[in-house]
Amino acid sequence: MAANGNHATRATGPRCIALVGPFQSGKTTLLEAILARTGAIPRQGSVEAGNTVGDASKEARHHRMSVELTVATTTFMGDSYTFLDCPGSVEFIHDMRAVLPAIDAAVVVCEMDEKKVPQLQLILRELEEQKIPRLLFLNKVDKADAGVHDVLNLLQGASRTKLILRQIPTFSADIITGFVDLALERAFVYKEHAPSEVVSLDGDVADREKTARFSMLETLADHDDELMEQLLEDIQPPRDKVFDDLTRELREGQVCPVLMGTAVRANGVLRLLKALRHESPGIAETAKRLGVKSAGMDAVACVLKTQNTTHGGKMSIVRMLAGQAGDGTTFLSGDDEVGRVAGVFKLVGQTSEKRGAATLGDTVAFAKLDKAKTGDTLSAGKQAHPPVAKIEPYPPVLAIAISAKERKDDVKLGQALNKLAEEDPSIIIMHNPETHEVVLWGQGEMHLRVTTERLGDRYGVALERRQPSVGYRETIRKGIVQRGRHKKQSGGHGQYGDVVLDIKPMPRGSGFSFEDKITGGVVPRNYIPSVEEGVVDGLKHGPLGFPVVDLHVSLIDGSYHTVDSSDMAFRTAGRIGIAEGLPQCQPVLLEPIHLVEIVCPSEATAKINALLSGRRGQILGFDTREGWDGWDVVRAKMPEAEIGDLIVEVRSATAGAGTFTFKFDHMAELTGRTADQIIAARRAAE
Ligand SMILES: Nc1nc2c(ncn2[C@@H]2O[C@H](COP(=O)(O)OP(=O)(O)OP(=O)(O)O)[C@@H](O)[C@H]2O)c(=O)[nH]1
Ligand SMILES: [Mg+2]
Repeated sequence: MAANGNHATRATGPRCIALVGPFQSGKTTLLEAILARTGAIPRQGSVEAGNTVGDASKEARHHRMSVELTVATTTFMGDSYTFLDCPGSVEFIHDMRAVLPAIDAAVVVCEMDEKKVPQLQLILRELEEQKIPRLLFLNKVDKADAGVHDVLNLLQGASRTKLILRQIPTFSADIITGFVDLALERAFVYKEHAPSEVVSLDGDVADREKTARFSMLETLADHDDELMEQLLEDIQPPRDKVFDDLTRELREGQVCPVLMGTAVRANGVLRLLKALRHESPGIAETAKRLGVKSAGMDAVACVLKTQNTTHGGKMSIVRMLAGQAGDGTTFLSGDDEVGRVAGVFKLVGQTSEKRGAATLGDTVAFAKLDKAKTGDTLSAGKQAHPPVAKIEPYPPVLAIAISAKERKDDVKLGQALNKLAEEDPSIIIMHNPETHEVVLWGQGEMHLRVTTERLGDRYGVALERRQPSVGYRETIRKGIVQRGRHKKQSGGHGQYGDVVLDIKPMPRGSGFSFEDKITGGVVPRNYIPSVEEGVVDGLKHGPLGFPVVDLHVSLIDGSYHTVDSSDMAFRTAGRIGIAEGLPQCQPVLLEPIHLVEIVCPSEATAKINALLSGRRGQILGFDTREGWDGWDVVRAKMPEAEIGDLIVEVRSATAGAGTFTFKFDHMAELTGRTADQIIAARRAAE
């Protein structure tokens, strides 16, 4: 490619390129093809055979999908390239989002599949917002059954940036057998697992090429007046100028080129690599985009992902944004020292190879940075570099309660969970003090399943899994005055406490309050806190089996014994008063209601509405989603119990693209059959 081989603007230094795109579009297969094509591996494996460099973990092989990031460094035409194969499933999207800031460009692997357009839109949006240069690789053209222009229209719906077709397919009996590169103006035929062969560009293909090239140039001319004039005057722009424009407009995010191929056969891979080589920006532009200050700084690196290896050691996958770092370099993150590098490694999937110091632009793994976390900006030297990017995970949408099958594993479970949460910040671990449950929150069923599998596979903790408890409460609808009396005369020292409680319902949300209305010292002052403690104890477990809220209790009367009364006796009396009084106060179940906001592609809105109504949801309204063409937001109030596995159905109604957030709104009375079932289940559990 002599025409652009000596191109002045070609970026220098090691590149870092992410392979992203909708679920199952062929990213891991494309990585495999790239590694085979560049000689990093002797032959191309396949996802079906379970022998790819990516997805090498037990969990990924088992589920035949990417469940974590794979990093592989290779060399192409003398330059170092690190490819980051990101999972496509929305449940593992944090692994993708966390690497984006530090990459030079993204290859968005997609398919001609209408159902995957909303997911493609989500990913492109993320890239658009972070201003990451991106090109589309239309994969699986071996299965193509649509005209390319239809495809372009389909994909354009997902991109706010103008797509430009860089290549057009050529056919032989309705099967795509090659392509024409519109910038080079050269025709190729695919060869299986070998570079495509150049063929002459003539006949009907030449005509199609002219039309397609003109439309590519027209789009480029939107941002180049000189080119516009040349087109208007029918002057053929020089090839170098076309490449210049392609490069500049890609880097500035004005266009998004579309290339095509078949990853399983490594077709179109070489052209993709060449486009990356010549057109994608390098570390200089990336550091600039991130506002990295290299003046006076030693080394600056961004942690793409933290991993705890099976051998127990910690590896931090980083991109070097300034300076260089090697064995012995001590890093800071903010004001904290995160550790000292003990080994620099080049990664090709799960294979790591020790190497020398990492320099500007390199993507490597540092061993033993004990406190480094995914997303950290690390700096060597005295002065910490401000964080270059911090990608907050999406709020979790699904939870399970877990416990170690054997008590002896409790501590091990806790430590393992902390390690997993450190690797994957989209997991949240919560302890429910009321039920003593460990609740694991994540991004969906598969995410939670893989997380619990890792607990077993990697840390050897056998688990029990349950549905997490719903935060039911109960309250009373009627007041009562109740005596609570505790009297025991057993030989020597007896026990005596006697109280009269005035129990009254209170408005929703008021919680619990206690009032001392004793006059004349019928209950001595020093015992009153014990009475309150007894009452509080009694409220932990109401007549329906749940904590009691929204009531006011006054201590209005009582009696004591000079010898037998004690704190303990009054505490017991308080508890008895509550236990005997509440059942007469018309107890009623309260369930938590949340405000739920669902976002979904508009064509799914009707389905979502039906889904919410079917789950006792009260729909408050729906609207178009601001700034999102073709998307809606539905707002509803919904019982917590119904939100439990809501995400599973939302995803299935929206081809994986819909999601929701929720926050507690209020507690509502629940009566009738549903309430009876909940109360009966509670009794059975006890
Ligand atoms: N026909 C055809 N199938 C392909 C091609 N590329 C990948 N596949 C198949 O598509 C399926 C998914 O491939 P992967 O490479 O795992 O896709 P992925 O995008 O990495 O999937 P996730 O990471 O789980 O999102 C596999 O069955 C591949 O064999 C292709 O070019 N043509
Ligand atoms: Mg994959």
